[in-house]
Amino acid sequence: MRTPSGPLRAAVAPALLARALTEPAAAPAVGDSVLLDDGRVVEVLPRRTCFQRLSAAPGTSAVQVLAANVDVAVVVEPLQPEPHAGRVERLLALAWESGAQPLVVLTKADLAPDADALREEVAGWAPGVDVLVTSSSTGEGLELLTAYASPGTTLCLLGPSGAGKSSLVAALGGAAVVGETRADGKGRHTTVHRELVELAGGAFLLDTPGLRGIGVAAGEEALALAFADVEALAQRCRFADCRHAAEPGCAVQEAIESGELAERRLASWRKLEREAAWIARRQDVRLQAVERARWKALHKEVRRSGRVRP
Ligand SMILES: Nc1nc2c(ncn2[C@@H]2O[C@H](COP(=O)(O)OP(=O)(O)O)[C@@H](O)[C@H]2O)c(=O)[nH]1
Ligand SMILES: [Mg+2]
Ligand SMILES: [Zn+2]
Repeated sequence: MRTPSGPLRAAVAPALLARALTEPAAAPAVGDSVLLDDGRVVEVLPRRTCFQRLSAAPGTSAVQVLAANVDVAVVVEPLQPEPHAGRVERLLALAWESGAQPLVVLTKADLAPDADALREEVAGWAPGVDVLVTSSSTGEGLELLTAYASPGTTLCLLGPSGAGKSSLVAALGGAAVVGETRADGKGRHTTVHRELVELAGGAFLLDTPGLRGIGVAAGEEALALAFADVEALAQRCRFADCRHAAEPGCAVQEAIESGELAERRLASWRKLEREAAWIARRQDVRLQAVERARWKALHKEVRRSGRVRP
């Protein structure tokens, strides 16, 4: 980790490790600012923004933090092969959910003869979000990206493998690894390693191989931002509880008919909503299981101490 007196490898204090067993979000993640005592991490300072997913560890209900304090969430998508709408939309929902400012960076412009037309199309999937066209090979558009990398800012690259994330990092001149975290899972040792590089201008860049396939636990607010176009239309439907199917006066269906809104956009919005609802339900089930286990342990303890006769 990075300290005023240079890089440092620090272990997590036992008390914090113990807490992280039942509350994984308490464990330090890449991008965190932490409190050190005697060379050990004793506390994670409040996070400004946070990428998280449901913990994979069985028996836990809590979320696992993948990256903290990211300022700009960069959705990296290649222009060649063609940009993938569903993937961009999913990552944008995740970006909005994190609290960071989303940005779309299209890569490999040198391989795409129709980069501007593609940019227009992608912009339709990203309402309210800047979409940049870049090439790490020719350097095209990199200065646009640097404009987001002001000193002290942390950018996080989200995108599928092969999208050109590492090439972007290299093209922007990032090299030195300044961060690494180690997390203890339940009963086993997990090493979390994500690269945090510092750019010449004093910004930080986080390359995240693990973020691409994760479920979108985007809440209502994040989805409303990611699908601001659909949301705005829905405001104009005749019925407040319009489901945008066959209701009369549905502004969303009207927009689809007139070609103003792509039907795919509505389907994508619905899909992510269903997914978010499913994740929320699963989290509820997990919480209930944890609660039951707690009661069972308590009963056992009470019986053992002989205060209650079975
Ligand atoms: N032509 C071209 N190829 C690129 C560009 N950026 C990346 N690539 C190539 O795409 C492949 C995947 O790039 P990489 O940066 O490793 O992707 P990552 O998996 O997202 O980190 C590599 O073969 C790169 O050389 C670009 O701007 N232009
Ligand atoms: Mg890479
Ligand atoms: Zn409607």
